[in-house]
Amino acid sequence: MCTEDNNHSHHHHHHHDDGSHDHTHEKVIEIKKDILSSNQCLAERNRGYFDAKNIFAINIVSSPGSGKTTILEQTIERLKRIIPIAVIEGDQQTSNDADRISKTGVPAIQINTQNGCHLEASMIQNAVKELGLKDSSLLFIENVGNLVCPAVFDLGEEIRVVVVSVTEGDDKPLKYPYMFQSAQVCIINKIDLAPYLKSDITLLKENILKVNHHLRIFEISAEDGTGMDKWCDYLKTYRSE
Ligand SMILES: Nc1nc2c(ncn2[C@@H]2O[C@H](COP(=O)(O)OP(=O)(O)OP(=O)(O)O)[C@@H](O)[C@H]2O)c(=O)[nH]1
Ligand SMILES: [Mg+2]
Repeated sequence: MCTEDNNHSHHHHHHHDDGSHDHTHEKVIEIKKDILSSNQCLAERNRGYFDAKNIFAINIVSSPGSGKTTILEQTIERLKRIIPIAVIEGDQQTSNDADRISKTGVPAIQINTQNGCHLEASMIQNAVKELGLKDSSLLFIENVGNLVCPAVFDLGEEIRVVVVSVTEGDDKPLKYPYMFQSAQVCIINKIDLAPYLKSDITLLKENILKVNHHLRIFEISAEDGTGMDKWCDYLKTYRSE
Protein backbone atom coordinates (compact mmCIF):
# COMPACT_ATOMS: atom_id res chain seq x y z
CA MET A 1 0.00 0.00 0.00
CA CYS A 2 1.15 3.48 -0.75
CA THR A 3 0.79 4.82 2.78
CA GLU A 4 2.49 1.91 4.53
CA ASP A 5 5.31 2.09 2.10
CA ASN A 6 6.36 5.57 3.06
CA ASN A 7 5.80 5.23 6.77
CA HIS A 8 8.59 2.87 7.64
CA SER A 9 11.30 5.45 7.35
CA HIS A 10 9.63 7.61 10.04
CA HIS A 11 10.17 5.18 12.85
CA HIS A 12 13.54 3.72 12.30
CA HIS A 13 17.05 4.39 13.44
CA HIS A 14 17.73 6.27 16.61
CA HIS A 15 21.24 7.44 16.25
CA HIS A 16 23.62 7.17 19.18
CA ASP A 17 26.51 8.61 17.34
CA ASP A 18 29.30 10.98 18.18
CA GLY A 19 27.52 13.97 16.73
CA SER A 20 29.53 13.93 13.55
CA HIS A 21 26.35 13.27 11.51
CA ASP A 22 24.59 16.15 9.88
CA HIS A 23 21.06 15.41 11.10
CA THR A 24 19.40 18.19 9.13
CA HIS A 25 20.92 16.86 5.96
CA GLU A 26 19.81 13.32 6.77
CA LYS A 27 16.27 14.45 7.43
CA VAL A 28 16.12 16.31 4.14
CA ILE A 29 17.25 13.22 2.30
CA GLU A 30 14.70 11.04 4.11
CA ILE A 31 11.84 13.39 3.36
CA LYS A 32 12.88 13.55 -0.28
CA LYS A 33 12.93 9.73 -0.41
CA ASP A 34 9.45 9.64 1.18
CA ILE A 35 8.03 12.09 -1.32
CA LEU A 36 9.52 10.19 -4.22
CA SER A 37 8.45 6.76 -3.01
CA SER A 38 4.86 7.82 -2.30
CA ASN A 39 4.77 9.54 -5.68
CA GLN A 40 6.06 6.37 -7.34
CA CYS A 41 3.37 4.33 -5.65
CA LEU A 42 0.59 6.66 -6.80
CA ALA A 43 2.11 6.76 -10.28
CA GLU A 44 1.80 2.97 -10.45
CA ARG A 45 -1.86 3.27 -9.42
CA ASN A 46 -2.45 5.78 -12.19
CA ARG A 47 -0.68 3.43 -14.60
CA GLY A 48 -2.97 0.58 -13.52
CA TYR A 49 -6.02 2.77 -14.03
CA PHE A 50 -4.84 3.84 -17.49
CA ASP A 51 -4.12 0.22 -18.44
CA ALA A 52 -7.55 -0.90 -17.32
CA LYS A 53 -9.25 1.79 -19.39
CA ASN A 54 -6.84 1.42 -22.31
CA ILE A 55 -5.83 5.07 -21.95
CA PHE A 56 -2.61 6.19 -23.61
CA ALA A 57 -1.08 8.78 -21.27
CA ILE A 58 1.70 11.05 -22.49
CA ASN A 59 3.68 13.32 -20.18
CA ILE A 60 5.09 16.31 -22.06
CA VAL A 61 8.03 18.06 -20.45
CA SER A 62 10.28 20.95 -21.50
CA SER A 63 11.62 24.31 -20.46
CA PRO A 64 9.09 27.18 -20.47
CA GLY A 65 7.97 28.34 -23.89
CA SER A 66 9.41 25.56 -26.04
CA GLY A 67 5.98 25.13 -27.63
CA LYS A 68 4.22 22.36 -25.68
CA THR A 69 0.76 23.92 -25.82
CA THR A 70 1.13 24.90 -29.49
CA ILE A 71 2.18 21.32 -30.32
CA LEU A 72 -0.87 20.04 -28.43
CA GLU A 73 -3.23 22.45 -30.22
CA GLN A 74 -1.89 21.28 -33.58
CA THR A 75 -1.87 17.59 -32.62
CA ILE A 76 -5.43 17.76 -31.31
CA GLU A 77 -6.69 19.40 -34.50
CA ARG A 78 -5.25 16.48 -36.47
CA LEU A 79 -6.39 13.64 -34.22
CA LYS A 80 -9.57 14.68 -32.43
CA ARG A 81 -11.88 13.25 -35.08
CA ILE A 82 -10.37 9.77 -34.83
CA ILE A 83 -9.35 9.42 -31.16
CA PRO A 84 -11.00 10.71 -27.96
CA ILE A 85 -8.52 13.16 -26.39
CA ALA A 86 -8.27 14.88 -23.02
CA VAL A 87 -5.63 17.21 -21.61
CA ILE A 88 -4.27 17.99 -18.17
CA GLU A 89 -2.38 21.29 -18.05
CA GLY A 90 0.20 22.08 -15.38
CA ASP A 91 1.42 25.60 -14.65
CA GLN A 92 2.32 27.52 -11.52
CA GLN A 93 -0.38 30.12 -12.21
CA THR A 94 -3.13 31.00 -14.72
CA SER A 95 -5.52 28.86 -16.74
CA ASN A 96 -4.16 30.18 -20.05
CA ASP A 97 -3.11 26.81 -21.40
CA ALA A 98 -6.31 24.96 -20.44
CA ASP A 99 -8.28 27.82 -22.03
CA ARG A 100 -6.26 27.47 -25.23
CA ILE A 101 -6.85 23.69 -25.30
CA SER A 102 -10.58 24.07 -24.55
CA LYS A 103 -10.93 26.09 -27.75
CA THR A 104 -10.05 22.93 -29.71
CA GLY A 105 -13.17 21.33 -28.23
CA VAL A 106 -11.52 18.59 -26.16
CA PRO A 107 -11.87 18.39 -22.34
CA ALA A 108 -9.04 20.18 -20.55
CA ILE A 109 -8.31 20.75 -16.90
CA GLN A 110 -5.80 23.15 -15.40
CA ILE A 111 -3.66 22.36 -12.36
CA ASN A 112 -1.90 25.29 -10.68
CA THR A 113 1.09 24.13 -8.69
CA GLN A 114 1.63 27.58 -7.06
CA ASN A 115 5.26 27.47 -5.93
CA GLY A 116 5.64 23.86 -7.12
CA CYS A 117 7.93 23.23 -10.07
CA HIS A 118 6.44 19.97 -11.38
CA LEU A 119 3.28 17.86 -11.48
CA GLU A 120 2.93 14.91 -9.11
CA ALA A 121 1.07 11.63 -9.50
CA SER A 122 -1.53 12.61 -6.84
CA MET A 123 -2.48 15.70 -8.87
CA ILE A 124 -3.03 13.53 -11.93
CA GLN A 125 -5.14 11.10 -9.91
CA ASN A 126 -7.45 13.96 -8.86
CA ALA A 127 -7.55 15.62 -12.26
CA VAL A 128 -8.41 12.32 -13.95
CA LYS A 129 -11.41 11.88 -11.62
CA GLU A 130 -12.70 15.31 -12.59
CA LEU A 131 -12.09 14.79 -16.30
CA GLY A 132 -14.10 11.56 -16.49
CA LEU A 133 -11.96 10.02 -19.21
CA LYS A 134 -13.47 7.94 -21.99
CA ASP A 135 -12.07 4.44 -22.48
CA SER A 136 -9.29 4.20 -25.08
CA SER A 137 -8.58 7.89 -25.06
CA LEU A 138 -5.35 9.74 -25.52
CA LEU A 139 -4.45 11.72 -22.40
CA PHE A 140 -1.90 14.49 -22.81
CA ILE A 141 -0.35 15.83 -19.65
CA GLU A 142 1.52 19.11 -20.16
CA ASN A 143 3.94 19.43 -17.28
CA VAL A 144 5.14 22.67 -15.70
CA GLY A 145 7.78 24.31 -17.92
CA ASN A 146 11.00 23.22 -16.23
CA LEU A 147 13.84 21.04 -17.48
CA VAL A 148 14.86 19.83 -14.02
CA CYS A 149 12.26 18.65 -11.45
CA PRO A 150 9.68 16.90 -13.66
CA ALA A 151 12.38 14.36 -14.57
CA VAL A 152 12.11 12.58 -11.21
CA PHE A 153 8.31 12.56 -10.85
CA ASP A 154 6.65 9.65 -12.60
CA LEU A 155 2.99 10.43 -13.28
CA GLY A 156 2.03 6.96 -14.44
CA GLU A 157 2.38 7.90 -18.10
CA GLU A 158 3.07 5.40 -20.85
CA ILE A 159 5.55 7.65 -22.62
CA ARG A 160 7.38 10.81 -21.70
CA VAL A 161 8.04 13.32 -24.46
CA VAL A 162 10.70 15.98 -23.98
CA VAL A 163 10.36 19.03 -26.19
CA VAL A 164 13.37 21.16 -26.99
CA SER A 165 13.15 24.12 -29.34
CA VAL A 166 16.00 25.23 -31.58
CA THR A 167 16.01 28.66 -29.91
CA GLU A 168 17.20 27.14 -26.62
CA GLY A 169 20.66 26.30 -27.95
CA ASP A 170 22.15 22.96 -28.97
CA ASP A 171 23.88 22.30 -25.63
CA LYS A 172 20.71 21.87 -23.53
CA PRO A 173 20.69 18.03 -23.55
CA LEU A 174 24.24 18.07 -22.16
CA LYS A 175 23.37 20.59 -19.44
CA TYR A 176 20.08 18.94 -18.40
CA PRO A 177 20.69 15.27 -19.18
CA TYR A 178 18.25 13.75 -16.65
CA MET A 179 15.17 15.01 -18.44
CA PHE A 180 16.42 13.59 -21.73
CA GLN A 181 17.38 10.31 -20.06
CA SER A 182 13.94 9.90 -18.49
CA ALA A 183 12.08 10.37 -21.81
CA GLN A 184 11.39 7.95 -24.68
CA VAL A 185 10.59 10.56 -27.31
CA CYS A 186 12.15 13.93 -28.11
CA ILE A 187 10.49 16.61 -30.20
CA ILE A 188 12.74 19.27 -31.66
CA ASN A 189 10.39 22.22 -32.19
CA LYS A 190 10.51 25.58 -33.96
CA ILE A 191 12.64 24.26 -36.83
CA ASP A 192 11.15 27.08 -38.94
CA LEU A 193 13.41 29.43 -36.93
CA ALA A 194 16.62 27.47 -37.54
CA PRO A 195 17.72 29.60 -40.54
CA TYR A 196 17.79 32.69 -38.29
CA LEU A 197 19.89 31.13 -35.55
CA LYS A 198 23.45 29.98 -35.05
CA SER A 199 22.01 26.92 -33.31
CA ASP A 200 22.81 23.75 -35.26
CA ILE A 201 20.09 21.07 -35.44
CA THR A 202 22.59 18.35 -36.41
CA LEU A 203 24.65 19.14 -33.32
CA LEU A 204 21.49 19.33 -31.18
CA LYS A 205 20.51 15.85 -32.38
CA GLU A 206 24.00 14.53 -31.69
CA ASN A 207 23.81 15.91 -28.15
CA ILE A 208 20.35 14.46 -27.60
CA LEU A 209 21.55 11.00 -28.64
CA LYS A 210 24.74 11.39 -26.62
CA VAL A 211 22.73 11.55 -23.39
CA ASN A 212 20.11 8.99 -24.48
CA HIS A 213 20.65 7.04 -27.68
CA HIS A 214 17.24 5.34 -27.33
CA LEU A 215 15.32 8.59 -27.86
CA ARG A 216 13.00 8.68 -30.82
CA ILE A 217 13.40 12.13 -32.36
CA PHE A 218 10.81 14.16 -34.29
CA GLU A 219 11.74 17.47 -35.92
CA ILE A 220 8.75 19.75 -36.22
CA SER A 221 7.45 23.25 -36.49
CA ALA A 222 4.19 23.60 -34.61
CA GLU A 223 3.94 27.02 -36.26
CA ASP A 224 3.93 26.00 -39.93
CA GLY A 225 3.04 22.31 -39.50
CA THR A 226 6.30 20.78 -40.77
CA GLY A 227 6.77 17.28 -39.37
CA MET A 228 3.39 17.24 -37.63
CA ASP A 229 2.06 14.38 -39.74
CA LYS A 230 4.97 12.09 -38.82
CA TRP A 231 4.47 12.83 -35.14
CA CYS A 232 0.72 12.23 -35.38
CA ASP A 233 1.28 9.01 -37.36
CA TYR A 234 3.55 7.83 -34.57
CA LEU A 235 0.78 8.46 -32.01
CA LYS A 236 -1.81 6.70 -34.16
CA THR A 237 0.44 3.69 -34.76
CA TYR A 238 1.47 3.44 -31.11
CA ARG A 239 -2.20 3.60 -30.16
CA SER A 240 -3.23 0.76 -32.42
CA GLU A 241 -0.42 -1.58 -31.33
N1 LIG B 1 8.33 30.16 -34.75
C1 LIG B 1 7.75 29.25 -33.98
N2 LIG B 1 7.14 29.62 -32.84
C2 LIG B 1 6.55 28.66 -32.09
C3 LIG B 1 6.54 27.31 -32.45
N3 LIG B 1 5.89 26.61 -31.51
C4 LIG B 1 5.53 27.50 -30.58
N4 LIG B 1 5.91 28.75 -30.91
C5 LIG B 1 5.71 29.99 -30.16
O1 LIG B 1 6.43 29.89 -28.94
C6 LIG B 1 5.74 30.56 -27.90
C7 LIG B 1 5.52 29.63 -26.71
O2 LIG B 1 4.66 28.59 -27.12
P1 LIG B 1 3.79 27.74 -26.09
O3 LIG B 1 3.10 26.70 -26.89
O4 LIG B 1 2.98 28.61 -25.25
O5 LIG B 1 4.94 27.08 -25.22
P2 LIG B 1 4.81 26.17 -23.91
O6 LIG B 1 5.95 25.21 -23.93
O7 LIG B 1 3.45 25.60 -23.83
O8 LIG B 1 5.02 27.25 -22.75
P3 LIG B 1 4.78 27.04 -21.17
O9 LIG B 1 3.52 26.26 -21.00
O10 LIG B 1 4.67 28.42 -20.65
O11 LIG B 1 6.00 26.31 -20.66
C8 LIG B 1 4.45 31.07 -28.51
O12 LIG B 1 4.60 32.41 -28.86
C9 LIG B 1 4.27 30.20 -29.73
O13 LIG B 1 3.54 30.82 -30.76
C10 LIG B 1 7.18 26.93 -33.67
O14 LIG B 1 7.24 25.78 -34.09
N5 LIG B 1 7.77 27.95 -34.38
MG1 LIG C 1 2.09 25.63 -22.25
